[in-house]
Amino acid sequence: MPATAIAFDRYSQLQDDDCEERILAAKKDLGSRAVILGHHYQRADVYKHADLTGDSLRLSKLSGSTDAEFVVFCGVHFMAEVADIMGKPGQVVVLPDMAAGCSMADMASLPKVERAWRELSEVLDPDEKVTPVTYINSAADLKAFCGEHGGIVCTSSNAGKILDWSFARREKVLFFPDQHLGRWSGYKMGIPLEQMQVWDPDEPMGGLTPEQIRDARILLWKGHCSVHQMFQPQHILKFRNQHPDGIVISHPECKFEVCKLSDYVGSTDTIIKTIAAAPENTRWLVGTELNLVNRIAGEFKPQGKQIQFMSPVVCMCSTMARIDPQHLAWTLENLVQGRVVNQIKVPQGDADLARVALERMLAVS
Ligand code: CIZ
Ligand code: SF4
Repeated sequence: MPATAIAFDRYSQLQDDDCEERILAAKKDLGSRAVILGHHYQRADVYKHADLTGDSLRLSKLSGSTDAEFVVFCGVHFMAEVADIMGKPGQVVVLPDMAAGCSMADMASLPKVERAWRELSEVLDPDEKVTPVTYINSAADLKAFCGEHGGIVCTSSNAGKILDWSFARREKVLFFPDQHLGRWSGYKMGIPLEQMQVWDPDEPMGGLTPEQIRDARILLWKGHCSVHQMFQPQHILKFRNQHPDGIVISHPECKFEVCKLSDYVGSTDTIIKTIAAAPENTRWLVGTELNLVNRIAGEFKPQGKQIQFMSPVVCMCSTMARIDPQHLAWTLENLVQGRVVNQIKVPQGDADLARVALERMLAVS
């Protein structure tokens, strides 16, 4: 942070109402120089200030299509990296709190993936036989790894198409970091469960025998989203018992058993679109992050749609929630003063290779 930037301490004790006024004033001052992006999972008191909203992919595409000098990303770290990689030259991407990470993204790292690649090469030639596929929820250097090794990025909206693309090139896929999205997408394309093996990065050879590796079509990295693991089959069974006409929709980051029991499985965008297109007065059980479920419950209430959160306990993305009105006010007021705090800048080499993997994805989906 430049020495002259306003320190965050002065904001940490600010009341939410004060922050609100200061955010609105700073937005007015900055005008079209700054664009605020808000992810679907963002808390309501931050989301309401967003100029553009959506999932991570939509947001990074949209931010690059604006002429804003500053992109203030109210989401998590990997999303801000994608916005930097795909943004216009000179555009500055800011993450209001650097601690807003993604615990699932952190479950894969470049040294661990490189080790997996070396270990695989003891059994087969991975650059000939294995397409590395990374979920967009991953660090930029892993996207760069995919760019360099003939691989690709996927999101929860396009994972099926991305697997088709991958299998058209090589016979196997190493899918990281979310085993659940990988398994569900493979299952939907007809791959038997026994041909999908979990690769445990903390075990030598992923904990697999050479034979298991040779027989597998998808190697599923042992990673998961803790928020989506809170949803359980019994939540769905109880709902169905109470509401036989109810409809269940889950995110593919949920465990396999939850996805299997659901009527629909899809990304945040799919969840919103499916409920929007449904007849009035329908009742829904939704298995994804609480802020999104609360928001759509309010939005669709006038249509008589009753939307219920899948878990009886609160499960929010706590890292996303680190972007609070205090951090947003701090970031914007610094920009008004001409100071950039918390810039996200992916090193050029990684950015160039990661862009290759992201562009392959955009061409497919
Ligand atoms: O890609 C995103 O924005 C995330 C994290 C989930 C989704 O399904 O949209
Ligand atoms: Fe990461 Fe899970 Fe939060 Fe999504 S909900 S950003 S996968 S920790």
